[in-house]
Amino acid sequence: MSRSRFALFVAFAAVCAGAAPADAAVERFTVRQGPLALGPYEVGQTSANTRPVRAPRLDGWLVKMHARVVDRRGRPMPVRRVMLHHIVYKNASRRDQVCPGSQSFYGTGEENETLRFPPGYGYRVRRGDRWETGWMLMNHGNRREAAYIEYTAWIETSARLRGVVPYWVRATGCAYRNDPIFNVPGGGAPGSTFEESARWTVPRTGRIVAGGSHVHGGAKELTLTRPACPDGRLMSSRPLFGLPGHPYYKVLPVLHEPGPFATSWLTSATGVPVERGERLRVTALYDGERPHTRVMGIWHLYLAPDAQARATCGPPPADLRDRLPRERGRTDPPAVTVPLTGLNGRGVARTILRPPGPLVRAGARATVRVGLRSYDVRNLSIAQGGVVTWRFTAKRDFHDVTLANGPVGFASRWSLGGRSYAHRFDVPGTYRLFCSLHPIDMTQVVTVRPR
Ligand SMILES: [Cu+2]
Repeated sequence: MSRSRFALFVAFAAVCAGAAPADAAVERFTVRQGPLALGPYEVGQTSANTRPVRAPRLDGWLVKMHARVVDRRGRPMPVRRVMLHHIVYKNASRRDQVCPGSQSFYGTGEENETLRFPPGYGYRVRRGDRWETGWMLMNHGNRREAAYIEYTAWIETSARLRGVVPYWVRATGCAYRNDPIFNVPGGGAPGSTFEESARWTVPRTGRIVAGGSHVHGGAKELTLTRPACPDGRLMSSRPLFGLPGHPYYKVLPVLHEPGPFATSWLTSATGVPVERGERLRVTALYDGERPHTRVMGIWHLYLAPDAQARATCGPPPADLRDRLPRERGRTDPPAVTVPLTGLNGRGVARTILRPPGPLVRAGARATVRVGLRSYDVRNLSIAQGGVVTWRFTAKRDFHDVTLANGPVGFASRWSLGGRSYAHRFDVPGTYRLFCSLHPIDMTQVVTVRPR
């Protein structure tokens, strides 16, 4: 997308906190980042870079935070216009303690997460802090939109709180930090589970007092476990998916399988004790029956440093709460077919079975050239066991190749010119593929002929 301007909207409000001590003062701070220009059906995203965003410029403790997409006048934008796939807020004045880079401290997306700590805890903010954001937005309409991402931060400015350290712990480890995806091939038995897992060495002794998760469609659960213990489960965050009529299932193009509209948010003032140097495991559990492409599993953990904390195999703290909203939803990931999308004569998105263009018949090998918003072959037939290689040539724009629907799930990384990606098609059938960053312009069908 084009270079963004940073018109800012800033509002302060002092909030009277009834139950707080007399000297407590929570200030509410709202900032609008934008306008972020989105063309018809355009994906807007920061890809490899982050964008600066105005920080609160206060000394205190962040106790609550939420972000959403709004229009010029600050009204929330419905998903049928613009959808916030994800956003992460980073503090550029601090280093992340899990992976290299600025410190991630709040994230949300389709799951609409609100950051909240147990009473007495907060994330330290300082007047000179510099914040930045990484995000992905999708315009679901056929006209241009000017979207704003608005955050509201609640900051305690007088009472002294216990500070927390945020840890963004990914089921993919620190590889591919700007696009930390993995793919579920599918093909497992009904009810089977696919697991993506990484080890996390705890950097500091203390107590985890809050946590939430970012997962995608197909997810069953995100867990944090202590393998040294018999029942090593420390924390688990569960997704809640919309009912069939939920707006997430009513939009085109589908950028990726719709995610949950909520994931459980965990809090405990006592905290889950962990010790520096111990090796924990973060595991994303997904449905293993169907393909799920470009999915994620990321814990947002908040640790209160405490040298006295001791890692034991005991039960979880009695005050560990696991909250989901009251709205009705589905706890098991629903079966969803991600369609290919094209435009009708009036330029409106519609589901297509295959892209326009001739069918190219290949044997055991084929090469697809990925140009500026194009695959040079869009309907390809190949023999079972054949290998297709996508050669990326666009210098500045990222592209990928991602399974929308078909027998086996796979996806390339976001790729710039010079990269290539190969996939071997061992299972016959029809594979509908697209670029997850250009879901209308870049669609492709590969038909694999049985031997
Ligand atoms: Cu693309």
